[in-house]
Amino acid sequence: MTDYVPSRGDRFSFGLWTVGWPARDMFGDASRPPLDPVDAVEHLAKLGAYGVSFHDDDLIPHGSDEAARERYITRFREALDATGLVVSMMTTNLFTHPVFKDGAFTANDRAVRRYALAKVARNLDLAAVLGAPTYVLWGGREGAESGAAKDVASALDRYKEALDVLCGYVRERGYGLRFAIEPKPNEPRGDILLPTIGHALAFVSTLDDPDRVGLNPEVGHEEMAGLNFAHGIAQALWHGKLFHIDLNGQHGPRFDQDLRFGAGNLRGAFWTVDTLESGGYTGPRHFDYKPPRTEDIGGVWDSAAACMRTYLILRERAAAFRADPEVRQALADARVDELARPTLAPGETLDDVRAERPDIEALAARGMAFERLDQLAMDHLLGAR
Ligand SMILES: [Mn+2]
Repeated sequence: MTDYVPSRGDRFSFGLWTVGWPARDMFGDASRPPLDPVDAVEHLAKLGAYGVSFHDDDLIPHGSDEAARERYITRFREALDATGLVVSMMTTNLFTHPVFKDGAFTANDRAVRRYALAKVARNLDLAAVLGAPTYVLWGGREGAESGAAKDVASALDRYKEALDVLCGYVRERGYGLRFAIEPKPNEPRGDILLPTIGHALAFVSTLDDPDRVGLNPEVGHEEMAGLNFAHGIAQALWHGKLFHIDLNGQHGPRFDQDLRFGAGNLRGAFWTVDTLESGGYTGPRHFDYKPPRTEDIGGVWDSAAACMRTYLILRERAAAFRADPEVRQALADARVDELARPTLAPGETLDDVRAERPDIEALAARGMAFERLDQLAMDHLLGAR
């Protein structure tokens, strides 16, 4: 048992738009005043985070002139230098301004697509200066509400064109940046393109420079689609494509709740942490959540600290689960290790398999002992072991 105090080595990071969300929603005005990005950096550093991420417009309000832009960047860099926080990821806001009402890279209006590319390229230059290793692309407005309005094949052609152009730019400038696509099934668009991890993985394989592009899956986005997040990130890891992650909480398929990490599907959060910690993920543990509208600024910092505390608790519980001798026996009883053995031995062919006469009824009668294994996980999660 530890005090669950986060340290820089845990690699926790937060978006400026998370703690800085003034809690304006579809039905109500802001319930909190704006938060200065410098305050956000100072508080997050004090709480034990190592990094921050942001959209261009989070730091530099839309419409700022060159002089104002430089002032915002300078103040922010001074706060980073003073606290030691790093910029762990950057991204572009391609969704707030009404110009993006029909999308950015896949807007029917070609002039909008050209503006979107220019807006991203400008912020890529800043990302390179600030040393952000990953650049996230969330296409929240890339989609439609109706059938004939969007030619999906052309939209995907334009999406690919945008990624190819941006990868070419980054390569030509010698920036070390990699891109990470963030899937989401719906909201704000009725239906969003690249709606799940699987869709995005397939799309990446079509790009000119597929090695430079991976994924930034978000817990809530996959669970809005009714999918198993731990399985999704396990597959992204298997493809070598888990470049970044957005951790938060969600109660099943409904609107995007962006609850703090561990709220909503707690069992899912346990397997998410287990998958990250045992699956070789080395990137930031990044939280993309919204402190509820009920909270004042004190509640905002409580919820940010809670995201990290819950992660550390779950990390400890997952490690205890993996180290428990009874769990190891239960895993063996469930024949989990057997799945790692190739189905055919070296040199064997399908003919060898076809020549076998297995006792099908005996195989069918064998229990898999998964329930005992799962309850051991539950015991560890609940602190009963
Ligand atoms: Mn979300």
